Amino acid sequence: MALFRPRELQVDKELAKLRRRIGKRLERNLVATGVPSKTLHAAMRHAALPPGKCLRGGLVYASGRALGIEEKRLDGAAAAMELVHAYSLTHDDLPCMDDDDERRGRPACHRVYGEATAILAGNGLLLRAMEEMLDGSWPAERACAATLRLVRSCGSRGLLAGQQRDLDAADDENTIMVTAVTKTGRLIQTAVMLPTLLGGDELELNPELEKALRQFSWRVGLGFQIRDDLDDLEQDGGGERQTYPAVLGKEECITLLGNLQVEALEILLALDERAELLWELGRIMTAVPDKYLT
Ligand code: GRG
Repeated sequence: MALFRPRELQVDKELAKLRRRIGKRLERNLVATGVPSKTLHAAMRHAALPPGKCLRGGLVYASGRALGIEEKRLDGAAAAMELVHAYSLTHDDLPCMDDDDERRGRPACHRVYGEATAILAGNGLLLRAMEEMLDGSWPAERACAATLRLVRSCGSRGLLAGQQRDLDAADDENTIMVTAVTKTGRLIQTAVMLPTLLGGDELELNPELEKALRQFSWRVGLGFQIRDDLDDLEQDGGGERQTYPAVLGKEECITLLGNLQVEALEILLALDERAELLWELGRIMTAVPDKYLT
Protein backbone atom coordinates (compact mmCIF):
# COMPACT_ATOMS: atom_id res chain seq x y z
CA MET A 1 0.00 0.00 0.00
CA ALA A 2 1.26 3.46 -0.88
CA LEU A 3 0.63 6.56 1.19
CA PHE A 4 -1.59 9.19 -0.41
CA ARG A 5 -2.47 12.76 0.44
CA PRO A 6 -6.15 13.61 -0.23
CA ARG A 7 -6.69 16.49 -2.69
CA GLU A 8 -9.62 18.86 -2.60
CA LEU A 9 -11.99 16.36 -4.15
CA GLN A 10 -15.41 17.74 -5.04
CA VAL A 11 -17.20 15.13 -3.05
CA ASP A 12 -20.63 16.76 -3.43
CA LYS A 13 -20.36 16.61 -7.22
CA GLU A 14 -19.07 13.04 -7.15
CA LEU A 15 -21.85 11.97 -4.83
CA ALA A 16 -24.50 13.74 -6.94
CA LYS A 17 -23.27 11.83 -9.99
CA LEU A 18 -23.46 8.51 -8.16
CA ARG A 19 -26.89 9.40 -6.77
CA ARG A 20 -28.14 9.98 -10.32
CA ARG A 21 -26.68 6.65 -11.36
CA ILE A 22 -28.40 4.80 -8.51
CA GLY A 23 -31.64 6.74 -9.05
CA LYS A 24 -31.74 5.77 -12.73
CA ARG A 25 -31.25 2.11 -11.93
CA LEU A 26 -33.96 2.10 -9.25
CA GLU A 27 -36.25 4.06 -11.56
CA ARG A 28 -35.81 1.39 -14.23
CA ASN A 29 -36.03 -1.63 -11.95
CA LEU A 30 -38.85 -0.54 -9.65
CA VAL A 31 -41.55 -0.23 -12.28
CA ALA A 32 -45.17 0.10 -11.20
CA THR A 33 -46.80 -0.91 -14.46
CA GLY A 34 -47.30 -4.41 -15.86
CA VAL A 35 -46.83 -5.97 -12.40
CA PRO A 36 -49.33 -8.04 -10.40
CA SER A 37 -49.92 -5.19 -7.95
CA LYS A 38 -49.56 -1.65 -9.13
CA THR A 39 -50.32 -0.37 -5.63
CA LEU A 40 -47.52 -2.34 -3.99
CA HIS A 41 -45.00 -1.21 -6.58
CA ALA A 42 -46.17 2.37 -6.34
CA ALA A 43 -45.61 2.20 -2.58
CA MET A 44 -42.14 0.71 -3.13
CA ARG A 45 -41.30 3.52 -5.53
CA HIS A 46 -42.58 6.09 -3.05
CA ALA A 47 -40.29 4.65 -0.37
CA ALA A 48 -37.18 4.37 -2.52
CA LEU A 49 -37.49 7.19 -5.08
CA PRO A 50 -36.05 9.67 -5.29
CA PRO A 51 -33.32 8.11 -3.21
CA GLY A 52 -31.84 10.01 -0.27
CA LYS A 53 -28.21 11.06 -0.10
CA CYS A 54 -27.12 7.60 -1.29
CA LEU A 55 -24.28 7.41 1.22
CA ARG A 56 -24.40 3.62 1.40
CA GLY A 57 -24.56 3.18 -2.37
CA GLY A 58 -21.82 5.82 -2.65
CA LEU A 59 -19.65 3.82 -0.24
CA VAL A 60 -20.00 0.75 -2.47
CA TYR A 61 -18.72 2.67 -5.50
CA ALA A 62 -16.04 4.46 -3.48
CA SER A 63 -14.72 1.23 -1.98
CA GLY A 64 -14.84 -0.36 -5.44
CA ARG A 65 -12.87 2.57 -6.85
CA ALA A 66 -10.23 2.09 -4.13
CA LEU A 67 -9.97 -1.54 -5.26
CA GLY A 68 -9.95 -0.75 -8.99
CA ILE A 69 -13.43 -2.14 -9.77
CA GLU A 70 -15.44 -0.64 -12.65
CA GLU A 71 -18.57 1.24 -11.58
CA LYS A 72 -20.93 -0.66 -13.84
CA ARG A 73 -20.11 -3.94 -12.14
CA LEU A 74 -21.15 -2.43 -8.81
CA ASP A 75 -24.50 -0.99 -9.91
CA GLY A 76 -26.43 -3.95 -8.47
CA ALA A 77 -24.65 -3.86 -5.11
CA ALA A 78 -25.03 -0.08 -4.78
CA ALA A 79 -28.76 -0.29 -5.62
CA ALA A 80 -29.13 -3.17 -3.16
CA MET A 81 -27.65 -1.11 -0.32
CA GLU A 82 -30.05 1.73 -1.03
CA LEU A 83 -33.03 -0.63 -1.24
CA VAL A 84 -32.20 -2.25 2.10
CA HIS A 85 -31.80 1.20 3.60
CA ALA A 86 -35.16 2.36 2.15
CA TYR A 87 -36.83 -0.76 3.56
CA SER A 88 -35.44 -0.08 7.04
CA LEU A 89 -36.58 3.54 6.97
CA THR A 90 -40.06 2.56 5.73
CA HIS A 91 -40.52 0.12 8.60
CA ASP A 92 -38.88 2.44 11.11
CA ASP A 93 -41.39 5.18 10.25
CA LEU A 94 -44.40 2.94 11.05
CA PRO A 95 -46.62 3.96 13.98
CA CYS A 96 -45.56 0.85 15.91
CA MET A 97 -41.88 1.80 15.52
CA ASP A 98 -40.67 5.39 15.46
CA ASP A 99 -44.01 6.77 14.29
CA ASP A 100 -42.79 9.37 11.81
CA ASP A 101 -45.14 11.12 9.39
CA GLU A 102 -42.41 12.41 7.10
CA ARG A 103 -39.40 10.99 5.35
CA ARG A 104 -37.06 12.86 3.04
CA GLY A 105 -39.35 15.88 3.14
CA ARG A 106 -42.39 13.89 1.94
CA PRO A 107 -45.15 11.94 3.68
CA ALA A 108 -43.86 8.60 4.97
CA CYS A 109 -44.93 5.56 2.95
CA HIS A 110 -47.62 4.48 5.46
CA ARG A 111 -49.13 8.00 5.43
CA VAL A 112 -49.81 7.65 1.72
CA TYR A 113 -50.51 3.93 1.29
CA GLY A 114 -51.54 2.81 4.77
CA GLU A 115 -49.67 0.67 7.27
CA ALA A 116 -50.35 -2.73 5.77
CA THR A 117 -49.10 -1.70 2.32
CA ALA A 118 -46.05 0.04 3.84
CA ILE A 119 -45.10 -3.22 5.58
CA LEU A 120 -45.43 -5.11 2.30
CA ALA A 121 -43.53 -2.40 0.43
CA GLY A 122 -40.67 -2.64 2.96
CA ASN A 123 -40.55 -6.41 2.52
CA GLY A 124 -40.66 -5.96 -1.24
CA LEU A 125 -37.71 -3.54 -1.17
CA LEU A 126 -35.65 -5.89 0.98
CA LEU A 127 -36.23 -8.81 -1.36
CA ARG A 128 -35.63 -6.67 -4.43
CA ALA A 129 -32.26 -5.80 -2.90
CA MET A 130 -31.34 -9.48 -2.99
CA GLU A 131 -32.32 -9.64 -6.66
CA GLU A 132 -30.03 -6.69 -7.32
CA MET A 133 -27.16 -8.47 -5.57
CA LEU A 134 -27.64 -11.46 -7.82
CA ASP A 135 -27.89 -9.50 -11.08
CA GLY A 136 -25.32 -11.59 -12.93
CA SER A 137 -22.46 -9.07 -12.81
CA TRP A 138 -20.26 -11.46 -10.83
CA PRO A 139 -19.48 -15.18 -10.71
CA ALA A 140 -22.21 -16.94 -8.73
CA GLU A 141 -20.00 -18.05 -5.84
CA ARG A 142 -18.80 -14.54 -5.11
CA ALA A 143 -22.22 -12.99 -5.65
CA CYS A 144 -23.62 -15.48 -3.10
CA ALA A 145 -20.88 -14.71 -0.58
CA ALA A 146 -21.58 -10.99 -0.88
CA THR A 147 -25.34 -11.52 -0.68
CA LEU A 148 -24.91 -13.65 2.43
CA ARG A 149 -22.91 -10.86 4.00
CA LEU A 150 -25.73 -8.40 3.25
CA VAL A 151 -28.40 -10.81 4.52
CA ARG A 152 -26.50 -11.28 7.77
CA SER A 153 -26.03 -7.60 8.30
CA CYS A 154 -29.81 -7.09 7.94
CA GLY A 155 -30.76 -10.09 10.04
CA SER A 156 -31.30 -10.95 13.67
CA ARG A 157 -27.64 -10.36 14.48
CA GLY A 158 -27.51 -7.09 12.57
CA LEU A 159 -30.05 -4.42 11.74
CA LEU A 160 -33.00 -6.25 13.32
CA ALA A 161 -31.08 -6.84 16.55
CA GLY A 162 -30.07 -3.18 16.60
CA GLN A 163 -33.65 -2.07 16.15
CA GLN A 164 -34.83 -4.39 18.94
CA ARG A 165 -32.05 -3.11 21.22
CA ASP A 166 -33.21 0.40 20.43
CA LEU A 167 -36.73 -0.56 21.51
CA ASP A 168 -35.32 -2.10 24.70
CA ALA A 169 -33.30 1.10 25.41
CA ALA A 170 -29.69 1.11 26.54
CA ASP A 171 -28.30 3.05 29.42
CA ASP A 172 -24.53 2.58 29.44
CA GLU A 173 -21.74 3.24 26.97
CA ASN A 174 -21.09 -0.36 26.00
CA THR A 175 -24.77 -1.16 25.51
CA ILE A 176 -25.42 1.89 23.38
CA MET A 177 -22.33 1.20 21.31
CA VAL A 178 -23.49 -2.33 20.47
CA THR A 179 -26.90 -0.93 19.55
CA ALA A 180 -25.40 1.72 17.26
CA VAL A 181 -23.06 -0.74 15.60
CA THR A 182 -25.77 -3.33 14.93
CA LYS A 183 -28.50 -0.86 13.95
CA THR A 184 -26.51 1.49 11.76
CA GLY A 185 -22.85 0.54 11.62
CA ARG A 186 -23.09 -2.95 10.24
CA LEU A 187 -24.86 -1.92 7.01
CA ILE A 188 -22.35 0.86 6.47
CA GLN A 189 -19.50 -1.57 6.99
CA THR A 190 -21.16 -4.02 4.61
CA ALA A 191 -21.40 -1.32 1.93
CA VAL A 192 -17.62 -0.90 2.10
CA MET A 193 -16.86 -4.62 2.26
CA LEU A 194 -19.20 -5.85 -0.53
CA PRO A 195 -16.73 -4.97 -3.33
CA THR A 196 -14.02 -7.02 -1.61
CA LEU A 197 -16.29 -10.08 -1.65
CA LEU A 198 -17.55 -9.48 -5.18
CA GLY A 199 -14.09 -8.81 -6.58
CA GLY A 200 -12.56 -11.79 -4.76
CA ASP A 201 -9.49 -13.22 -6.44
CA GLU A 202 -9.76 -10.74 -9.33
CA LEU A 203 -8.41 -8.18 -6.85
CA GLU A 204 -5.00 -7.70 -5.37
CA LEU A 205 -6.58 -7.76 -1.95
CA ASN A 206 -4.03 -8.40 0.73
CA PRO A 207 -5.10 -9.00 4.35
CA GLU A 208 -3.73 -5.60 5.33
CA LEU A 209 -5.96 -3.78 2.84
CA GLU A 210 -8.99 -5.85 3.85
CA LYS A 211 -8.31 -5.01 7.50
CA ALA A 212 -7.92 -1.30 6.71
CA LEU A 213 -11.33 -1.23 4.96
CA ARG A 214 -12.93 -3.15 7.82
CA GLN A 215 -11.50 -0.89 10.51
CA PHE A 216 -12.26 2.27 8.56
CA SER A 217 -15.88 1.31 7.93
CA TRP A 218 -16.50 0.23 11.52
CA ARG A 219 -15.48 3.68 12.72
CA VAL A 220 -17.50 5.46 10.04
CA GLY A 221 -20.59 3.36 10.87
CA LEU A 222 -20.43 4.11 14.59
CA GLY A 223 -19.54 7.75 13.97
CA PHE A 224 -22.49 8.18 11.62
CA GLN A 225 -24.93 7.06 14.32
CA ILE A 226 -23.35 9.35 16.92
CA ARG A 227 -23.55 12.20 14.43
CA ASP A 228 -27.23 11.42 13.79
CA ASP A 229 -27.91 11.38 17.54
CA LEU A 230 -26.22 14.77 17.89
CA ASP A 231 -28.39 16.10 15.06
CA ASP A 232 -31.53 14.76 16.75
CA LEU A 233 -30.48 16.32 20.05
CA GLU A 234 -30.53 19.73 18.41
CA GLN A 235 -33.83 19.13 16.60
CA ASP A 236 -36.03 17.53 19.24
CA GLY A 237 -33.87 16.93 22.31
CA GLY A 238 -33.30 13.34 21.12
CA GLY A 239 -36.95 12.29 21.47
CA GLU A 240 -37.78 9.30 23.62
CA ARG A 241 -35.03 7.06 22.25
CA GLN A 242 -31.98 6.35 24.32
CA THR A 243 -29.31 8.21 22.39
CA TYR A 244 -25.54 8.55 22.60
CA PRO A 245 -25.71 12.10 24.03
CA ALA A 246 -28.29 10.92 26.61
CA VAL A 247 -25.87 8.26 27.82
CA LEU A 248 -22.50 9.99 27.43
CA GLY A 249 -23.37 13.67 27.41
CA LYS A 250 -23.00 16.01 24.46
CA GLU A 251 -19.38 17.02 25.02
CA GLU A 252 -18.14 13.47 25.32
CA CYS A 253 -20.03 12.50 22.16
CA ILE A 254 -18.39 15.31 20.23
CA THR A 255 -14.96 14.16 21.43
CA LEU A 256 -15.73 10.53 20.62
CA LEU A 257 -16.97 11.43 17.14
CA GLY A 258 -13.87 13.52 16.48
CA ASN A 259 -11.63 10.64 17.59
CA LEU A 260 -13.48 8.14 15.40
CA GLN A 261 -13.08 10.46 12.43
CA VAL A 262 -9.34 10.93 12.97
CA GLU A 263 -8.80 7.19 13.37
CA ALA A 264 -10.93 6.28 10.33
CA LEU A 265 -9.20 8.76 8.05
CA GLU A 266 -5.72 7.87 9.26
CA ILE A 267 -6.38 4.22 8.48
CA LEU A 268 -7.20 5.11 4.86
CA LEU A 269 -4.10 7.25 4.38
CA ALA A 270 -2.14 4.03 3.96
CA LEU A 271 -4.03 3.29 0.70
CA ASP A 272 -3.26 4.83 -2.69
CA GLU A 273 -5.00 7.83 -4.28
CA ARG A 274 -7.85 5.70 -5.62
CA ALA A 275 -9.16 5.73 -2.02
CA GLU A 276 -9.80 9.46 -2.15
CA LEU A 277 -13.59 9.33 -2.57
CA LEU A 278 -13.85 6.78 0.23
CA TRP A 279 -11.75 9.06 2.44
CA GLU A 280 -14.05 12.00 1.64
CA LEU A 281 -17.22 10.02 2.32
CA GLY A 282 -15.75 8.85 5.63
CA ARG A 283 -14.94 12.45 6.44
CA ILE A 284 -18.41 13.83 5.78
CA MET A 285 -20.18 10.93 7.50
CA THR A 286 -18.22 11.45 10.73
CA ALA A 287 -18.05 15.24 10.71
CA VAL A 288 -19.14 16.91 13.94
CA PRO A 289 -22.35 18.84 13.02
CA ASP A 290 -21.53 22.51 12.31
CA LYS A 291 -23.64 23.80 15.17
CA TYR A 292 -21.32 22.12 17.68
CA LEU A 293 -18.18 23.71 16.29
CA THR A 294 -17.08 26.84 18.13
C1 GRG B 1 -37.22 -1.14 11.24
C2 GRG B 1 -35.86 -3.08 10.42
C3 GRG B 1 -35.90 -1.74 10.91
C4 GRG B 1 -34.76 -1.06 11.06
C5 GRG B 1 -34.68 0.35 11.40
C6 GRG B 1 -32.37 2.36 9.88
C7 GRG B 1 -33.14 2.15 11.12
C8 GRG B 1 -33.28 0.78 11.67
C9 GRG B 1 -33.77 3.17 11.67
C10 GRG B 1 -33.79 4.51 11.06
C11 GRG B 1 -33.61 5.52 12.07
C12 GRG B 1 -32.23 6.03 12.15
C13 GRG B 1 -32.08 7.42 12.58
C14 GRG B 1 -31.19 5.28 11.87
C15 GRG B 1 -29.82 5.71 11.92
C16 GRG B 1 -29.26 5.62 10.57
C17 GRG B 1 -29.55 6.85 9.87
C18 GRG B 1 -28.89 8.08 10.31
C19 GRG B 1 -30.38 6.84 8.87
C20 GRG B 1 -30.55 7.97 7.95
O1 GRG B 1 -29.59 7.78 6.95
P1 GRG B 1 -29.30 8.82 5.81
O2 GRG B 1 -28.98 10.14 6.42
O3 GRG B 1 -30.71 8.91 5.08
O4 GRG B 1 -28.28 8.24 4.94
P2 GRG B 1 -31.08 9.25 3.56
O5 GRG B 1 -32.51 9.72 3.61
O6 GRG B 1 -30.15 10.31 3.05
O7 GRG B 1 -30.96 7.98 2.81
